[in-house]
Amino acid sequence: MFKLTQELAQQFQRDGYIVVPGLFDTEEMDALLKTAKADRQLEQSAYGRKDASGAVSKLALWNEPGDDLYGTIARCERIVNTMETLLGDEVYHWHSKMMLKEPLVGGAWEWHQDYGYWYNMGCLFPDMASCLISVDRASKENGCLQVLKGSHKIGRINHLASGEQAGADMERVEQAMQRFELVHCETAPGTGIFFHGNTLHRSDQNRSPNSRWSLICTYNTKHNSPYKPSRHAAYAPLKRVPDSAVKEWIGRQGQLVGA
Ligand SMILES: O=C(O)CCC(=O)C(=O)O
Repeated sequence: MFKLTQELAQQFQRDGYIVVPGLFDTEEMDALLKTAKADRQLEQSAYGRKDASGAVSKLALWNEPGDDLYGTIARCERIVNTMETLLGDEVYHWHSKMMLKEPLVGGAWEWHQDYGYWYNMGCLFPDMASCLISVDRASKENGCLQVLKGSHKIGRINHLASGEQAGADMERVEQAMQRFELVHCETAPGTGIFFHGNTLHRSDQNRSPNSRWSLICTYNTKHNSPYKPSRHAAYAPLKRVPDSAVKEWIGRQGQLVGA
């Protein structure tokens, strides 16, 4: 099971992200893929956000991590303990979302920092981070996550409307692009990408025949609970579960089917 090394923690501080292949194994990811693709409620709750050219990026988002597979993943130690080391405080669940980048039509996400959104929700500090878990294989062709390596050091950039999304001020992004390496995070299912709330990131439209779904679990630190009511949760202790809980959840479904 993945345990954060000091080297990886230093890499996160330096680069604003780390990539962890095999954060979830094949059995766990097959279960997530099967569960998510058969989940009609997920499909019905998904909504679209147009990118700058009008193509729609779909996502389903929730605040409360439940006992289902998504919530079990979001509460498991391999993510939560890692987040606490990376962010230097107790963390709680801010939200999770399934990004549904559909074949041929999936929209782009414009350059942004996540803290560009969360700043306006009453979070004083950028001490927040996400773990993107690849559900489908992600490649340049189907619009994988792109990051500007080290860009979290810039601090928060102003965000302006870009299509139906909030995009980072492009004057700043263009300067950042001259100074920081652009990395396309091409990943196999089960890979986790931990990235800081101020890391500049985006993804291209999906013109390929392959879908690119990913589950993104996001955490806020206890000291950074919003000072005003927001769309997302104020601090409440996260009910973390051992890493084995994911396989236990899968086992329970097998028993239900077999019963
Ligand atoms: O899934 C993607 O392509 C990008 C996601 C993203 O930008 C975000 O969740 O902030």
